[in-house]
Amino acid sequence: MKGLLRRSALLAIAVIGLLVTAAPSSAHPSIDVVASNWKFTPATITLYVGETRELRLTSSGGVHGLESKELGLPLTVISPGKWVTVSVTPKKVGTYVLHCAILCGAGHKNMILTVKVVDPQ
Ligand SMILES: [Cu+2]
Repeated sequence: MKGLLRRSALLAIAVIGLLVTAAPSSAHPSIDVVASNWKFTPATITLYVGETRELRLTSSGGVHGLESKELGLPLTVISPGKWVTVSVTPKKVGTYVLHCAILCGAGHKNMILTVKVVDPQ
């Protein structure tokens, strides 16, 4: 009985510890996307309907851009070595194909970020 109580107490402490450490990161972490010649990394990101997310964008080479009227994403210039943050709150489920918004050279037309918008569970 004593052992069981002690185990329960330890378990409770472990659970509380998990809750405390999980709390700050479980809210909506930002998503980092790195542009380069000529791709976005990652090439696909997933967002949830009605959930605001911050996209942190930077470039490791070349000036690029993102824009999506459907996602409410304003034209955002992505410059090498700088981080720019934009908030996006998708309103509709779907797969959005975002082309690089700034003419950036030979591979420009193949430079695509796919945004999958899904229902939150
Ligand atoms: Cu580009």
